[in-house]
Amino acid sequence: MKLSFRWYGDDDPVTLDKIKQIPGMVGIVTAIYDIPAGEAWPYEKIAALKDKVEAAGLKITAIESVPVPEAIKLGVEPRDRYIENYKTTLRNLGQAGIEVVTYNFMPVFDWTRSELDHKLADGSEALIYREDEVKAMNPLSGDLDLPGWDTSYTKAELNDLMSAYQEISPEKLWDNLEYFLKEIIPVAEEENIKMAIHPDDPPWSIFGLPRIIVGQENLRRFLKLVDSPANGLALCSGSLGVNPENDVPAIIREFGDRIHFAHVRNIKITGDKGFEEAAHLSEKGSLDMYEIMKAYYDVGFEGPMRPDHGRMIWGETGKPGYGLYDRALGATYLNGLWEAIQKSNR
Ligand code: DNO
Repeated sequence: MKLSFRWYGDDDPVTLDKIKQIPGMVGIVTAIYDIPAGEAWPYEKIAALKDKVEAAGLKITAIESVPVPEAIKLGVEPRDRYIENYKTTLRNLGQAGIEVVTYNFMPVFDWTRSELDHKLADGSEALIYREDEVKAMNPLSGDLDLPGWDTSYTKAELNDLMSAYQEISPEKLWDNLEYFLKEIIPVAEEENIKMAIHPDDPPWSIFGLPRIIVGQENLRRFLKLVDSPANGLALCSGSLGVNPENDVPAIIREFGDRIHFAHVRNIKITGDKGFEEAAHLSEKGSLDMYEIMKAYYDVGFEGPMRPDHGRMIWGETGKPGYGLYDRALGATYLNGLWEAIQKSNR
């Protein structure tokens, strides 16, 4: 595996030189943040980003994400123009030598939590999710501040978007996903890019919106939509793992070489559709991180792997889930597990 870290670009207080000091760190996972979803990424901007990362002694191991605009998910105009732009972006990324591209197919909202700074017993702060609290939230009231929230929507736009999705059943969303994949996967193949869909987080419907990338059976269906090695997964243990029916090590073993990117983090299930983001250490949450890492080892995983969200510890402030300290501890823990598994398999 290639140990990697997410970096949010020049505005990220967690700078490349800090990331470089984490033992064993080789990769950066990043994106171009100032181009609206749907528009093509110019080659020059990609090349400049790549140069910056390489000048810090690191390498871009995955792009996370090239966002899929809502018109593609809804299957409405200007879907085809956006798909052409997406293909241009993939061609430009391919030309720059990028090997893995992440995206998701969650309607309107990316990852969603009910609280971003919940105090845990040890004094650290974590992101948590409680279904009753999310149910009580009104996305249209405009006063929510969630990490996956696209604040660029006006209230009226959000209203229109939410009502457009009233027409979109889960089956319709599958159709729109298939349409998109059939267009872009051949381009990814030509460019030697592995596309990696991120599972829905949490893996169930929120605010009445359909969500389909939620568990083992649906992942199987997804991979068959276009049965190509270029059509793969960004397997996120923390997203899938909050549903106790999702056996993460079994999922890794089943999809093996179709997993192109690994997000490895722990969560603690606190009730039905309720969870806290825990420290990476197995005993702090509900997932067995050793079994997860062992499954990656056994399937011969060689792609980028990143510690995922961290708690806020030692007084750090910053982007919820994306501070330096706890993610660095997570990286070190993953390294430790990996070394032990490697050595015990000699
Ligand atoms: C959250 C992330 C997601 C992910 C996107 C991929 O921390 O894992 O926001 O980047 O869903 O498109």
